[in-house]
Amino acid sequence: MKITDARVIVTCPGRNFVTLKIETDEGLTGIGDGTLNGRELAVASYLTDHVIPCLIGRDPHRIEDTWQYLYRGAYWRRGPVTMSAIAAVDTALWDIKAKAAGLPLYQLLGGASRTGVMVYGHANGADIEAAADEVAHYIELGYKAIRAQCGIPGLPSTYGVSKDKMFYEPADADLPTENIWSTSKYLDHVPKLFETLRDRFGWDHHLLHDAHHRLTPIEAGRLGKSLEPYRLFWLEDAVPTENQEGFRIVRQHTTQPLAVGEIFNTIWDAKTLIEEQLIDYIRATVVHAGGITHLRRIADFAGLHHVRTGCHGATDLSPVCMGAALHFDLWVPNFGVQEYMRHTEATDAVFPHAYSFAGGYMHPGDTPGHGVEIDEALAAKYPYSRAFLPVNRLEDGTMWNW
Ligand code: CS2
Ligand code: MG
Repeated sequence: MKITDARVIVTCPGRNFVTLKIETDEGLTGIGDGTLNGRELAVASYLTDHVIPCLIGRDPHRIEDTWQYLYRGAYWRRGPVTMSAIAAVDTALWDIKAKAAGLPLYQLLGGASRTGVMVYGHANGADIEAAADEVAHYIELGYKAIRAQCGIPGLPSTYGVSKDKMFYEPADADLPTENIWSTSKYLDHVPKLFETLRDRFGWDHHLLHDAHHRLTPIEAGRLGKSLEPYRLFWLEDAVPTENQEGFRIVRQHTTQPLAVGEIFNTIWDAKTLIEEQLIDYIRATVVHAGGITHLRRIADFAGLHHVRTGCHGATDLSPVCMGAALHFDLWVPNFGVQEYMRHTEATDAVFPHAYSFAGGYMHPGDTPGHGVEIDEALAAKYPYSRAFLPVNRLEDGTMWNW
């Protein structure tokens, strides 16, 4: 089989998505997600200008060789743009291989390790009561695991709190909006949210929280300790992870399970965190960590060190990534949880898919391939619309982490 053509489809059904479509001489096609929120056109260009010319004529079955070719051959290796582009190719090739075999992708990975994939949804509100009401809504929808975020008194906005309840799209403006942050106000308030949630809903649901890269290690140790009485499933992105060793300080102060990795793009970003067991869940996922081929390596390395998977699944990762991730989740032995921040109806119409949700679990479906397609005619009706992620400043104007 030979790759005869490939093209990048950029569409914006409410938010921008980058999809790579690969065609073969046997009529099989495969698609991969290359969406990088706020940097979509960088990946689109990397694919169109620097990857696709090298794909034409290659055997699509040679997934590993293609991955190594695009990684080692990049010279300027690693990074979110390069690895999202490689992920798009890798995912499309796995889609083709599974279609050629007439099997759902998870069967090629080793078959199902579980009957369903536990997912978590995003409950958020402007204050604790509003967030608690949203948790009640997600419990009614059947979720077993729910992330909770709320506004912080004294701050005009904060991460994870959206106007539109079921969908959270942080890339909200043509140029970056400026958010204001106060760690002290945040640290004082968050424990009250989870005290309220446990008082109101008891202990039958997993609760999660995302600190979104905003704390120092000792602040994360303080927050982790203050949340221990409420038994969170995980505290996510407590500290920026360039200095992986910083998590040693967090570990010294709290038994709070920790999750990081949605912004990781190779195993090297997590090597120390995993081998020193400084974290409990690795959040890397298909679209930003080099595709199925590399994500399997990360998961296997994590499995040697008691670390489980917790793949990122925000609305800014397309249904193509969600579909491929669910096949990965169904197979991976050291599975933890899958994030499932639902897409809008317009997005789901552009990306028809086989995956489904029921009773707090998802299943990728048994369609050959990863089970997600793109309606190109419909996609063409939604042209790209520039949107930046916000930036974040402390109350004195100091640039901080968004
Ligand atoms: C968040 C994301 O889902 C999460 O855990 O960290 O919403 C993240 O902010 C976005 O994916 C950034 O584009
Ligand atoms: Mg996060």
